[in-house]
Amino acid sequence: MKVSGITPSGRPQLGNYLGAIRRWAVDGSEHDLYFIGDLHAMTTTHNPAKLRAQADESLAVLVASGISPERVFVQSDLARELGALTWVLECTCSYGEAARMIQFKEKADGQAGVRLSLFTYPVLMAADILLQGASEVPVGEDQSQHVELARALARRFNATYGEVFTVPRAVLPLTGARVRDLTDPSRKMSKSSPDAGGVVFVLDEPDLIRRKIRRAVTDSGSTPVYDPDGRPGVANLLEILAACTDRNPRDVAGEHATYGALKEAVAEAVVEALRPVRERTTELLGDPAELARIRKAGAARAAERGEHRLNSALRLIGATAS
Ligand code: AQP
Repeated sequence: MKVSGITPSGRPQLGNYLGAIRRWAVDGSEHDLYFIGDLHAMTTTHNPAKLRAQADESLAVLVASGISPERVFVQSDLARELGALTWVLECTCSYGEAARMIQFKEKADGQAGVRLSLFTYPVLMAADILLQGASEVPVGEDQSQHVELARALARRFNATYGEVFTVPRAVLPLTGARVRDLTDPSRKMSKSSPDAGGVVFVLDEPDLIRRKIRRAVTDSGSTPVYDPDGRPGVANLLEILAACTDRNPRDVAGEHATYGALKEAVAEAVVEALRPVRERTTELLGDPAELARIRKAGAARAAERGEHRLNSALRLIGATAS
């Protein structure tokens, strides 16, 4: 069983959808779990009201994309369980081991007021994985060190206090396209990008999507050629079009005589790919009672799945809790 998450550090965008969510919906097994990692989004400066709205929107997008509501939950709905397990795992982890995390060094570098939670976040991530008993964690290169930490903590706990945790392993994620920013193709499209003009959000209206794609950065050429190094802006548009229409970027390139024609085709393909997700997400967000029901049921299932592991871990490490 695999567990994957999306951090609601912003509103879900096209890259999240084409690169991950759409694949989760189609290729994931019925046992896999997906969570909205809102506790992870508190490790850097955040706005509480926005975070709540973004968590709801992310949950709605996952369900609207076809992921079964049975397989999704919001991380903070398990804040008590995860907080307790994080403490147990922090008591299993050495300071030196946590201090070796490269991502912390990169994210904290040059920042003032770095939150302690940014430092301990890999231990919370280990709790996310170990509470659910996941055997596989699909992660990119940047997160594989954190899965190694989760493995080390699971092994150490099991060896020191008693067998409780499944030892997880990192696996390659089910990836779709890597979508780049429309105004700066040297970086990936991101929810928290400072320039919303380069990001297509899942809930953007069709006309806004068309405007953003029309303004996408290209180059001095005029006929589309697939050359990711030499012409990254055009290559990004071709990859988006190929991902939306299930084809290959090189084949797609030959079908459009000008950059203008390519942009028109990309805009229409993106509008059509996102249309059903946007409509269903909007419906869900307009029905807070239904969304709350999905959220509550997901949280109850996730808490129940982890309950015996948390209780055993607390008991074995010496807590008096049952
Ligand atoms: N541009 C992208 N192209 C393809 N896949 C992408 N993903 C993110 N951006 C792209 C994939 O979406 C999943 C969930 O993302 P995440 O929230 O866990 O982390 P992220 O990669 O940090 O996402 P963002 O949108 O870039 O957020 P911020 O701005 O907060 O950093 C992952 O599977 C991710 O690979």
